[in-house]
Amino acid sequence: MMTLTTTSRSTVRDFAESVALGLSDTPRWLPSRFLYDARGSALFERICQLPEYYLTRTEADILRRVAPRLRELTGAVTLVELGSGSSVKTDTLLAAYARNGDPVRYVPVDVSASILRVAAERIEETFPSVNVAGVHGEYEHVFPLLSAYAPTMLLFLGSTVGNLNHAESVPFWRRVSAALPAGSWMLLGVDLVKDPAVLEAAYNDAQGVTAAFTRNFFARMNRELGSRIDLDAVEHVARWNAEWQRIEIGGRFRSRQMVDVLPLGRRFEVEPGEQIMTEISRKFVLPSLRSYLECFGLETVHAATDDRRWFAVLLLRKGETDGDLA
Ligand code: AVJ
Repeated sequence: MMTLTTTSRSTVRDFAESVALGLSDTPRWLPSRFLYDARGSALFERICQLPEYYLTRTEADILRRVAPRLRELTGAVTLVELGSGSSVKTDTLLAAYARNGDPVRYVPVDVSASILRVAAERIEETFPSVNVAGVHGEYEHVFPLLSAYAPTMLLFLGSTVGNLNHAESVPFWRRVSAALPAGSWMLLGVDLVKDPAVLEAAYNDAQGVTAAFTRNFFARMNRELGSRIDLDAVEHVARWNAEWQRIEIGGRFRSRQMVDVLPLGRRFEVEPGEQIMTEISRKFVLPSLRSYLECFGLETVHAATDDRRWFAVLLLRKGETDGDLA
């Protein structure tokens, strides 16, 4: 039986306050978690199928190859997935963990209730021995549940961790480390540093789906906050920042605009040529990532990559101590 727990805060107010915070900063930015409303989630599913967007395909290939090995290394565990989305890639893992009809508990966590429901139904139909207990909400809502679900393997795939900047990353890993009982597992998918031309193409696709994904942030502001942004004047920009090893994505305003945030009665003036960052996508180098994770008591037990070394899937194990930083 599929169960769904909702822990989401009332979203319009949260959206308005988060937008106002980013628009009050210099340079301006918008919080990337709001990219994934129903339209944004559907656009992201299309991004995953683009020829330029190698991430999803490459990770799925790696997972298919290593899933049986992972099952051997971890034994039976509850699979808890952060930002599960459509869960399509998770199928190969579920297949390995539910082989011979072994009972498996799968806990997908996502901010999109619609996508969660569809995924849960599909999985329970495909894998009769898998019990799906979906959690609708943000990551931190599932952390208190982890010890109750032990032994667990926390899944954080798709290089979603790349959305966190340096300041956000430390508290994130601290909380993960504190929530994981010693001996728990984590499976982390990360995109690796590579030729900037390959990286930039992945975020500037020929069909313009990524541009529509970025523009949807501003369209959502119009729909939910009454912002009245002229969407034709917003140009999608995605550029590799070599110093920070990240793709920076946002909208560049071609004309001066007054942006309303009606629920708060606030208005912001945006200048022509101004860029408002909607997300970052960090890329990683394996040895430094491994030593970074060790600071949080997370040991890399196994690291799998593809032939081109474009993407990596790391199996981490939480040690007896939390690490120096946790
Ligand atoms: C879901 C954060 C992994 O950074 O590649 C894809 C989001 N944005 N194209 C990424 C995204 C534009 C994606 N993550």
